Amino acid sequence: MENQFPITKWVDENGNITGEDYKEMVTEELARTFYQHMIRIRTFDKKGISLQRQGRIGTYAPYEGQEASQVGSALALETEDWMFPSYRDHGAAMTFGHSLRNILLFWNGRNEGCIPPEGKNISPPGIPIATQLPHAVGAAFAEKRKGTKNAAIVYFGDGATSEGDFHEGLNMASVFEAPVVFFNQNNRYAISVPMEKQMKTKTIAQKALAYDIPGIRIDGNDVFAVYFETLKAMDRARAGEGPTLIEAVTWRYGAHTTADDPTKYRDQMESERKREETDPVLRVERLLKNNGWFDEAWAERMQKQAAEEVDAAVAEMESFPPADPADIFDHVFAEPTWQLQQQKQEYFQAKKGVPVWNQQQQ
Ligand SMILES: Cc1ncc(C[n+]2csc(CCOP(=O)(O)OP(=O)(O)O)c2C)c(N)n1
Ligand SMILES: [Mg+2]
Repeated sequence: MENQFPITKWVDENGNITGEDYKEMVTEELARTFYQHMIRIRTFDKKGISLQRQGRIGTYAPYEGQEASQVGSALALETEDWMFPSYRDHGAAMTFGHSLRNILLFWNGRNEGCIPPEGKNISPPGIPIATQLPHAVGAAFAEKRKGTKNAAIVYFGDGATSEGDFHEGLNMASVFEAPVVFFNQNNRYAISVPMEKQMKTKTIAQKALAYDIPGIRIDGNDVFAVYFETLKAMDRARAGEGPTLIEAVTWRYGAHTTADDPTKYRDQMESERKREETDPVLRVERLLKNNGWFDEAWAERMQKQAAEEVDAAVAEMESFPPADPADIFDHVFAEPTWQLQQQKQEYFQAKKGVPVWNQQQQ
């Protein structure tokens, strides 16, 4: 089955274009654009970890290693498309136009973090695994019913494909030919559980067969493959040809989140090797250098600009007051349910030192 789903690669690890057909499309301009975006989101990611370590944000889910998947796919969208990210996809969200300040506010527990900039259809990150898939299908189907050419993209991991919502999402999209692209980042782990322990299949792409939709497998560290293959899938969606499942094979270098220690379940030397051998940013740098397109001063300017932008967003985030725990209860539904009201009351009484089990007597 693996042979039926070969990995598409446009630019290899050494920065060489893999086929004659691709030569015209792999331009200096695109390479520079991708490089700039990947540097930008990597800079943000490093800052996210550092802020968490300093106690300046609550927790953080890093995506370092997955930049090509996130940048390439996000740049394939049109302004009015829909994006449904998971907790690891803020690199894609900021590439699509989300505010860096609000992304940081999200990780600091503030409600503003869920609000996208005016005119951008970006849903709050899906934390319960795979719940965002049916949402994306619904949004896409609504666009189809309205007769627009807008499509949706939804991000999820390898682990998410073991959830019911994954199958419900794909089935619904297939039946209704919803204009949606299922963008899977297969980083081989669901926290500590490796792919081979939670599925028999060797690929994620082959799961598309069950829903009679196209399933393709791409090198998720090759930003050109990601960009052009996502573009094709989005075009298919817009043309009324229905959904596509894309499996972008990639790797996260670091921990699942700042609450995780990956040395407990995998050899981190492998990550270090991948930094040298298959890194998505280095690959574009090598491509630029191989073609005489690399300019040291320009690259330094990109780095500096990214650092300044991220620092400014951090300062803005820190000008907000700390998160209010009441937000957790107040923003679930438009009208709170009695269970939520009760939980909220219990929480604040417990905070005052009144044990929850004594509250009936209060
Ligand atoms: C429904 C549900 N079950 C369990 C969890 C806890 N959890 C958070 S992330 C995660 C692993 C997800 O792995 P994957 O889909 O591969 O995405 P990745 O984190 O690798 O990007 C789990 C089990 C959750 N958030 N939601
Ligand atoms: Mg995973």
